[in-house]
Formats: sequence, C-alpha cells, structure tokens
Amino acid sequence: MPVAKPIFILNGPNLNLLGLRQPEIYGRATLEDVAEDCATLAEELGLTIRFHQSNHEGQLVDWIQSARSEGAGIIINPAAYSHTSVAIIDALNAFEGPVIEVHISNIHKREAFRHHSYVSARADGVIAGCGTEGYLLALRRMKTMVGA
Ligand code: DHK
Repeated sequence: MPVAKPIFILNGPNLNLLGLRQPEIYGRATLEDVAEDCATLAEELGLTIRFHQSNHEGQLVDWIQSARSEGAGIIINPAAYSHTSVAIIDALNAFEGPVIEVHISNIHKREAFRHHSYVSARADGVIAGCGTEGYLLALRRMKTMVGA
C-alpha cells in the first residue's frame, strides 16, 4: 500500500548541469537520469515522489514549506546552499517529517569550505560520496523512516 503523501526530492543550484559539469566529481548521469531512477525505485518501494531542482534559494524554501502539508519526507541535495543557507535550515526545521541530506561527492574529501553543512544539523541521515546512487540509498532509508 503506497504512502499517501509523496517524498520530496529537492536539488539545489547547478545540479541541472549534472552529467555535464565536472563529471570527474559528479559523474556522467544527468539529473533526468537520476529522476527516472528515483521514480522506478519509488514505485518498487511503494512510494511516490516529487522531484525538483532549482538554482534559487527561495524556490527551495517554498518547496520545503509545501512539504509541511504535502510531503511525507524530504531528500535534499542543497548543493552549494548546504554550506551557506540559514533560510534552508530554518525551513527544514519547520518540517516535521524525516529529512535525508545527499551529496553526490564526498564533501569531506574536498575543499575546507565544503566540510560544513548547515543542513546536517537537521538531517536525520546524511549520504555523501556515493555518487548519484546516494539518492537511491536515501529513498530506501526513507522507506524505513516513513514506515511504509
Ligand atoms: C554539489 C554541489 O554543487 C556542491 O556545491 C557541494 C554537492 C557538493 C554534491 O556533492 O552533490 O559542495
């Protein structure tokens, strides 16, 4: 029996260029590939998803706020906003369901400014360095967390 509410999968700035930008770091899969793989797995797990990407902080905040009433959980790759955004952490703190943070690359192995993520202070789980497969790992974990 599928969970009634969808899992929001939110992607921050520059992830629209996935597959094209720095493939040695982020891989060759496009964001469309990731969205398709997530949709396939979600169906298998009996979950529904809403998959979004924006380069704009306020748009990400708006989607997180929508999830307060419309979402069962949030999987978020805030990308560069991980390291800068108080607005995103405030919005996530106003969301009561489970939150899983995903980074395609291992942010701890990279430049020092990427080592701190504001979002990690709210996230129930963090996946980093597993490539785009991290989204699928997050969905499997989300399945357990929403008790579906
Ligand atoms: C993606 C980005 O765009 C960077 O700004 C982050 C993250 C890391 C990722 O690994 O998915 O620092």
